[in-house]
Amino acid sequence: MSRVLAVAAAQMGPVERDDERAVVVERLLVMLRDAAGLGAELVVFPELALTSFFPRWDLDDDEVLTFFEREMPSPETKPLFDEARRLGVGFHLGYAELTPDGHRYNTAIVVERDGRVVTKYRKIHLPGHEHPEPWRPFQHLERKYFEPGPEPFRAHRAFRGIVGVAICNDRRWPETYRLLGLQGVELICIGYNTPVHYAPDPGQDRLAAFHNNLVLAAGAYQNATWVVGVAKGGVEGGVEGLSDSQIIGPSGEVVARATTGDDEVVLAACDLDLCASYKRTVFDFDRYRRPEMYAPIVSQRGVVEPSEP
Ligand code: CDT
Repeated sequence: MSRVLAVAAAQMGPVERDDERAVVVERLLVMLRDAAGLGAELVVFPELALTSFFPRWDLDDDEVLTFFEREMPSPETKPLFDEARRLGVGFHLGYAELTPDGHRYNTAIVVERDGRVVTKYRKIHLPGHEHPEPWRPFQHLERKYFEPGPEPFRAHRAFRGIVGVAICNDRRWPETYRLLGLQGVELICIGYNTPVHYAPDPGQDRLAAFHNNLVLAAGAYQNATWVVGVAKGGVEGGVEGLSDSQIIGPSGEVVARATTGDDEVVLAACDLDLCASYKRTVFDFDRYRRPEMYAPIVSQRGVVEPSEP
């Protein structure tokens, strides 16, 4: 059985505040069909793909709730599930989830080619701030609108390999990849919405694309896995979002990269067997890791500096 998986990164351009779900789903369907035409077996859509990145606004609760999905699929999103199944293509989709008991998560699902939901992941690392900060040109209120995901990173057998999910800010934390790496992950889907302007330290703005590639590539190489990073980019709600979606191999090399700031499909043939070359050699975890030396990583949260002499 070939383990060369054809994977499409389906980058999105902006979704505006009033864009209706049906219109957004139609855009996703266009990319799904394009990707299927190119032979894709898995199509990766970004974080919060169905709506604008609403944490940039301080909204009242009634409006916030309009951005959340109460069911998946819903009447508006079912055409995506139906078409994917008809085409025999799987997909990854990020969205804001409102659970029946009232919890709110930044969520992503992976759906197999037969329509089965393989996994639902709820974002663990929520960036930004809890309360509006009027000094900022725009807000980043993920910590107001979402609860952190209550379940750890989990890898699953799917798409002839082992697949995991992380969401946007998760990609900046090495623990994300390592926890999936320890489960033998071979392909990680990561959707993102990354404002280029970082108000707490604008000096970082010019490095947004560099840092994006840095963390995705390091996570791929150090854990011997494919990583598919997919943006919702372009100027959305007046805020420039990073695009630069990319598919990265276990060598850390970018093998496919988006070149626009709009809806764009890029495809790569991801040989999942390539992961083994790295997992059995330089990153043979069982042989070389020293977990007995890593205790502070799980017992300590912030920095503890050495005491003064
Ligand atoms: N969506 C998301 O997690 N975005 C963050 C923005 C930077 S922190 C305010 C990211 O890590 O890309």
